Amino acid sequence: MSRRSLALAMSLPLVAAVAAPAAAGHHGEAPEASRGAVVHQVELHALNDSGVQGKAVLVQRDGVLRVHLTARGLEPDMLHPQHIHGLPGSAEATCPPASAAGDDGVLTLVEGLPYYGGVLVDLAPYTTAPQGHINYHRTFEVTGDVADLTDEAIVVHGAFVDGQYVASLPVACGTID
Ligand SMILES: [Cu+2]
Repeated sequence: MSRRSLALAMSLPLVAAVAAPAAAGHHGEAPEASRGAVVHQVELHALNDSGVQGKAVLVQRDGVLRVHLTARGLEPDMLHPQHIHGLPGSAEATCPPASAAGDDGVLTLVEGLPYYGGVLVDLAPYTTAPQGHINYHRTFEVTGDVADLTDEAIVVHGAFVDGQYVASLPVACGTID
């Protein structure tokens, strides 16, 4: 992908910079760690007729968020930005309907913003989806709006449009219950 499209993907409006990589967990605390955890199962469905399908499991406890995201059907060997998006406050983020794409039928990042909102958690580092697959594990420290994930959504990006790779293009989305 070009530097330019990467820069575009990186310039998504940040609603709140609340995520930071968490320190590795201490050994010997595994039984404790599962106590009181909130688990969210998220189904990721295709946007822009991408054919991308996936799921994410989010495990949250004491301000630590573990993310396991798997997806298939992505453009192989291209960078796929992925984020937890959300609307301000407790407004419910949703996945945009096809009608949000407008006349050209291409749902851009911006056209989806009224539905899923801005980036709340940057699920970096992004993968290049070898064979079109993502298998992503990461742990984050989260505070603020993201402490309650039930009004947020996960969005995965990146696909070709008319022969040009658009890293910001939404290709899969799932709401977090
Ligand atoms: Cu995003």
